[in-house]
Amino acid sequence: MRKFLILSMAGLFVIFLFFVLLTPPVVFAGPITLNYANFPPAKTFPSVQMERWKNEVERRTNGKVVINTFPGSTLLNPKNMFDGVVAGTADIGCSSMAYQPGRFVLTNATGLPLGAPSATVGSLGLWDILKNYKPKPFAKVKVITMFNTYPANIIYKKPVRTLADLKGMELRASGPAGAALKAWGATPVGMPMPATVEALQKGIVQGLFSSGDTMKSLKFAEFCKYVTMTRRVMYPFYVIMNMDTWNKLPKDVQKVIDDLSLEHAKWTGNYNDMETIEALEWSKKNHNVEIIELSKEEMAKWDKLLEPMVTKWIKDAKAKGLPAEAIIEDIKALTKKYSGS
Ligand code: DTR
Repeated sequence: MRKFLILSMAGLFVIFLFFVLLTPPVVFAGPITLNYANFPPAKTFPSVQMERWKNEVERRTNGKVVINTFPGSTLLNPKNMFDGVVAGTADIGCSSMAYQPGRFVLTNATGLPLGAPSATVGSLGLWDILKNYKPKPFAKVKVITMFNTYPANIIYKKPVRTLADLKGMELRASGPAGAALKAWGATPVGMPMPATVEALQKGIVQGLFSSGDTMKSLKFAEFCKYVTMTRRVMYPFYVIMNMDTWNKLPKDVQKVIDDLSLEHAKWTGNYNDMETIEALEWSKKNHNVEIIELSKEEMAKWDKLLEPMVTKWIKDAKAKGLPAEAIIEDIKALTKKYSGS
């Protein structure tokens, strides 16, 4: 009897072991956590768009994905953003392509003076250019979205009403915006936005050439009492994801992210347009800032000086093997299409 009991216990144990070993381990399916790095402070538009994207993805995936956001260069800075995402330091990263003009030649063309009147139009055009030409620098990453800023304006400590006022002035600007300043006779000083706050405070630069939203979001209205509206060049931005991270995401999550790309590009462009217009009004009212509009005759002189910029871009881009003329024609056509003209 005892022997029988021992034998049946042993048998039960073997059966138990058999089931334990065959049953796949039950893994607790917690949310997928992604880290998103960004370079400017939380209140500025690139970080605002990051929060909006995070909220949309979390909502549309019903909490399956949780995104931790890192504004203010706490995880990666504007210049090591791209390589940091490729290396996996962050899963997602956002920066301006204008800060590295030689690296993002094709997409930076959308920042050239080709007539975009707003960030919305510029952002829609940029997304199409990305789809049409599949630029090489983005081959190893997943592009989440791209957008452009409101066309840049001269934000300065002194009034700029003519080209002569700009001669030799040192202003912070990068990429197409820097090239435009140079054409107008100013001296562009290249640095990303976060460094600009200190440079203005310390008097290293007397102003900047940027969209104008920062008059409020970075309080530049406290230092710069004049904004000359030029609206000719833009700062293109990318948002990218590490390719391994992307490949590991479930198909339904990938779909949510893909469905959001263009919609979010448009949302961000529109947000920056509205924010810039509001910030300029706010600066007038609260900081006595003068907004200077140039006359048509004066602006014609400025435009003339910008013409060689596009020719030079074509020459440089051709040397790099890009279908430069076609790209410029495409940007012009897309600008017209999205401007409704
Ligand atoms: N105009 C670009 C991009 C830009 C515009 N607003 C912000 C705010 C924070 C960071 C970058 C930007 C520039 O001047 O860098």
